[in-house]
Amino acid sequence: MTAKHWLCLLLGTMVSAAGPAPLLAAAPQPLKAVEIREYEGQKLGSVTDFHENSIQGAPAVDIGKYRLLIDGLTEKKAAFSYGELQKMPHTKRLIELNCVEGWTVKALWEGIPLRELLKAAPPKPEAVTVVFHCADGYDTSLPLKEVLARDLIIADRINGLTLPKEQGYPFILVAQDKWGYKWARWIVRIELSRNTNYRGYWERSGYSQAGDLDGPILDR
Ligand SMILES: Nc1nc2c(c(=O)[nH]1)N[C@H]1C(S)=C(S)[C@@H](COP(=O)(O)O)O[C@H]1N2
Ligand SMILES: [Mo]
Repeated sequence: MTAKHWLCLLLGTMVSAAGPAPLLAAAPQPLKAVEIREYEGQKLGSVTDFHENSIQGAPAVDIGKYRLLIDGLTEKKAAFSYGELQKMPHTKRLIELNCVEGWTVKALWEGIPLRELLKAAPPKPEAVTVVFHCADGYDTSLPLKEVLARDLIIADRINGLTLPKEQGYPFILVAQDKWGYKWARWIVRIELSRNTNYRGYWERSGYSQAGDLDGPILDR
């Protein structure tokens, strides 16, 4: 008898000792979500590729109490719970985030067009700036015209996964063509403003207000 035969014999006794497999197995476990790493032939970055460098670390968001507020220069205010936002139309975008520190992550973002959200809180004619306020006290802004022209989305999914806490759960602004600091994470409030010179957290310390990837990084 070869060693292989001995092994079979041994494993055989172990299996029979454990008894036959029960016919009614325990309820199947839900499959663990798996991150998508390739989309339409393109390699994606991973949620682990981000360099966590937020101003305060990821804030804990109580999703039961979470409300996304849209206010300022709007015809009426709107406030959405996470559940309500999940039911709104979602769209997918394959877009690269570029931090001014030099690293990039290309990912498949999935979320709600701001155009869609603004239907519930239509901007007044004098509104020209969209200010994003975040749960960690961070803020940044973009011209309303660009938000609409680029049809920007706020994403609640990345690479097929629910947006992880570190990446901005529940919502990150997918600021296409803009430096990483325009990608507001942990968004809690979207304010419409007439202030064309609004400067958010990094803009106040000199980073470009426009934040265009193909423009200057600093304003001074
Ligand atoms: N609320 C909030 N959003 C934020 C930031 C932050 O500190 N707070 N940092 C910005 C910067 S500088 C970048 S590059 C992107 C990605 O940041 P991460 O590398 O820390 O994931 O998030 C942006 N959004
Ligand atoms: Mo950044």
